[in-house]
Amino acid sequence: MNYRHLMRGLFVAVLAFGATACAPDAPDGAGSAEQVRDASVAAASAAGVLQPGDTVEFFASEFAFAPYEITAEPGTYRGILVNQGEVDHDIKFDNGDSIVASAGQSVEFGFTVPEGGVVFTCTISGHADAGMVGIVHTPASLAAVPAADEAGHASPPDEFPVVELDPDAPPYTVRDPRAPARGEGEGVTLIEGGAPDGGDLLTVEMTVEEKLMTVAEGYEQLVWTFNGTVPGPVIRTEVGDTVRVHLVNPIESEVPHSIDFHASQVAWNDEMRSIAPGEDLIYEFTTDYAGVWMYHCGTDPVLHHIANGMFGMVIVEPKGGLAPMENEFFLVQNEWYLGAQGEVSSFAKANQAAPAPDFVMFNGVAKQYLDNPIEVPTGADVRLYVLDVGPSIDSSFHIVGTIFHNVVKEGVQLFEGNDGNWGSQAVDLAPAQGAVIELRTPEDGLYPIVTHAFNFPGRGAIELLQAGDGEP
Ligand SMILES: [Cu+2]
Repeated sequence: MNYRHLMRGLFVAVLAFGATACAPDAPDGAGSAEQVRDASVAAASAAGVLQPGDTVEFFASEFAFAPYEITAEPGTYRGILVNQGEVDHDIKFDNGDSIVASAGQSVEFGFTVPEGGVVFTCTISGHADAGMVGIVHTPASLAAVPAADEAGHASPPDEFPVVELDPDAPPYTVRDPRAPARGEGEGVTLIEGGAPDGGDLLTVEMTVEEKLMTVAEGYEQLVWTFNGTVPGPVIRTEVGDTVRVHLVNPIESEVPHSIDFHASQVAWNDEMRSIAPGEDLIYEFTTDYAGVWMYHCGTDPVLHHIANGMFGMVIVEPKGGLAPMENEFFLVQNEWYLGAQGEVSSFAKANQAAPAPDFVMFNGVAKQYLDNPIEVPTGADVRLYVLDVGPSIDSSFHIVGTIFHNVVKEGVQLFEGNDGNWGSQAVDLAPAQGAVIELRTPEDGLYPIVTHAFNFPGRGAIELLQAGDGEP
């Protein structure tokens, strides 16, 4: 294990502890686990340099070790892994075997600190990347490493490792971009008059699935999904409907999950609570306001659960519905921060202050409609439901060669035939903002769909709308 790797391990661990280690005023995450971590880190540093034969307690939770950085003389030690989390965690020193502790369990083990120090991680899929990395320094290894700066921040990271394209990665699956009708979709049932208030009820079976998915040609990731797709299913309702979602986190899952519907008004610590593998919950709400709304997993770290695929769209039409239209599509813009092939996306990369995604894409796969254009009749009315889910980057949604004549963005409306005949060239959407956009293609041909933030079409955010046969 060389210095570069040691410092990377330390950097990722510091990221995971950012709220306590570097930002004392951070409003979130000030729960009991954090207090335990603080106390434990303090205890470890107060103890100074550990001596062979000492006992060290390592507290594990989602997704961090406490302490995550200790100094010890070379030699053998007794460790206790205390799992305070809701799922299994293990601890593996680079020079030893891994030891697993179930939720709530404590497990004893032995470990050896070599001359140059050693890195330890949780080897359960995704956990190290989410922050479960720690380091044991020795006095000798510390003397060989430049100190952290005065504020206690670790050195900035090296370049992230390049993820090589895998020519053997499975081909991607094209997502059908057609917007479903109200009540349509896998697991969705519309029961007229079935709601407690006498209105219509939509029941939605929503099951978490952690699975391999090709997110761009040659790049396969271990994504976290709602109902097996990224984005999750599009749910379409009208103002006044009741939506009853049955969220299931199956026992096979590696981590807890949750769901947060922006179309709802409910208490965060009730319906939006995280559920461990093997648990389920009912999330019921009425759709009070029309719009194009985001939903996402809200489990800590939220950034990673969104960055790894757990997002989707709810379309709420005004009561009675919008004017019927033949050509309706949904487009969800998100960005992807590649983890190693076959692994979860890189939390550390997504967590940079200036995010630099590997891909920006629509409907979960980079450039999927470039090879498989979305076809519309020339001159026909086209309605798009567009949502930017981020997790961190805006969209400047534009379709080359067209002008949007009807736009409803976050409740702000532009209608065709307005006094002055105003139109719209690009719709700006910050993360979690949505719009209904209508346009017509003037002639047969191809009309590129992009974000007009032009560093991103080359990274995947370019698709095609094909009018007629595509030949002008
Ligand atoms: Cu999740």
